[in-house]
Amino acid sequence: MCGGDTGRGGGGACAGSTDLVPVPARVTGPSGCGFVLDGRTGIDAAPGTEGTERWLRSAVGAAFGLALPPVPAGRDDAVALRLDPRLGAEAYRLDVVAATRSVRITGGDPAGVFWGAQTLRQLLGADAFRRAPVRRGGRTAPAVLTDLGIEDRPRFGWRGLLLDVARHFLPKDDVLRYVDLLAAHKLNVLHLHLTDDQGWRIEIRRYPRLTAVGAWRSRTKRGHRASPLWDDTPHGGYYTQDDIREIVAYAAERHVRVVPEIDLPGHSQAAIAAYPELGNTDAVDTAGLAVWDTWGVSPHVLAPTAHVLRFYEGVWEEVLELFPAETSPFVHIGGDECPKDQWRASPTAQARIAELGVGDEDGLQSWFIRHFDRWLAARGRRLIGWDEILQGGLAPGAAVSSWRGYAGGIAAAEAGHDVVMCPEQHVYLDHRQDAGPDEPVPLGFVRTLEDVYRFDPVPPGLGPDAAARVLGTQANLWSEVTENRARVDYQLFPRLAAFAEVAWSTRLPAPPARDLADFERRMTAHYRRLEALGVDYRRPDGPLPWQRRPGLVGRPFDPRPPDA
Ligand code: TNX
Repeated sequence: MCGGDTGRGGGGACAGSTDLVPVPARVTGPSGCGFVLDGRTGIDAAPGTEGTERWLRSAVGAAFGLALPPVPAGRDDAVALRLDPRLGAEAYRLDVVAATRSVRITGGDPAGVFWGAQTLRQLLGADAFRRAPVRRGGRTAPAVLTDLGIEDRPRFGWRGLLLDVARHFLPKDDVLRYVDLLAAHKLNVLHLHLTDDQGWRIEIRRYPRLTAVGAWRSRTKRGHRASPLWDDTPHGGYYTQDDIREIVAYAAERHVRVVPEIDLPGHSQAAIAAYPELGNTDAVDTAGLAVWDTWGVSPHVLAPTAHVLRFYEGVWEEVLELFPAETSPFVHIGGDECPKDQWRASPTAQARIAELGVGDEDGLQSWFIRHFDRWLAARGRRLIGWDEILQGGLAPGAAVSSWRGYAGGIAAAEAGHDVVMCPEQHVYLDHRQDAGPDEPVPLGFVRTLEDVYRFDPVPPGLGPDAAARVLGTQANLWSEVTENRARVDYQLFPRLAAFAEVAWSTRLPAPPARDLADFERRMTAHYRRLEALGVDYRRPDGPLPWQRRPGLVGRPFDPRPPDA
């Protein structure tokens, strides 16, 4: 992208690179190499920028062993943090000024200041991503390019990642680490899939069995469901309410919003195992039901009864208290893959269809979602659900996560609903990233780093009004075959870096014209950052020996073209 002294980092050398990911909107300069963060450098933080001041000290200060003390306004040798609402939401301007040995970051809002600080960390070289200084002779912090100006702002306001902590639980510390990794890539939404057939992961005080029973399973299918292998180690875990408060606060400090998902009325076997009366007891015997130990879509769905509605209102009352409206305006109600067989067989469900006059089982699903749309709206929240919530008519205020391709999102946007584009054909990061035989537990579509880089959240042909309804985009990582952090890292990276650029950068042209070579060149610097962060990313030439899973059956298929 831009020239300048590109001497390599390390020791006192110049970090000297504007190889930033995601690529900023505009870079001017630099004129040379020379600005150094050192013992003289302080932080001059204007009111409203204190969060970024704290973060700079704890992240960048720790990396270089520098105190970065508060200093008065106008002093040289400072990182100055400022607000200027004229720049707009999440936008920032960053200037490195050689004459005063200073950096000035001006954000359109506190989030913008924070994204600017993330850019500064990238400018400081890979060692800025470590937790303690690496002394290689000389000073710890390398010099960076000077008389450099960066102007930047996001393309979309919703730049998300879904972590499925239901199929395989992720310990709290791992979740906090992924919040940091999102922030490092200027991603700002963490969608936590907290409940599913295979586990319930959030403490609900009034229903203790949801976690006492629903948070663990006795064994787990290894590989795809066609695999004959089992892991007989019991699996489980859940977040206490204080764990959740901690995650939400940690994310908020980093301008990441957390979207909790409580999936209903399908994907509910763990809840029914905990409280059998939530199931269709007149059609099936739910008394001996256990949390599911294999993969797929369970037939056990919630019964369409007043009791179930009250029960889930009780769940949501606690969830809303844990995820405050300021940081979680949207909450996710699932609504995906709800098999209708039990409702067809249940006299209670059939009577409900007749009584409500909703016609059929799709109407019943729609009734469920509409109930919670109204209930959440009355409490100042917006409902978002998977695109199946379009079946039987979409509730008036609902937003849609479009996962089965673009079609659901297009239909919803054209009907005036907000949409988050996350089509499985493009951004399901549980799917394999290479067609080769060494990919661990290969699933579904082959979506390489390049494929993700060429994804466009706004499909061609969408009119301007409908396009304005696209709030943004989200990558989803379902965890059937990612049993721990190392496996999650492998599936996420480096593709999440490409995704972040797609979601953030206003500078990318339409997909065919995207400059993959430039992205790959910048990724050379970015791989060093990921290594300093300890990310188990997939190397460009394939998995390292311990990243393979020989003998585990996957489910490679590619039935639909990418734009289906
Ligand atoms: C579909 S995306 C699902 C998930 C699976 C995923 C596997 C969605 C709303 N439902 O339950 O884990 O495919 O890729």
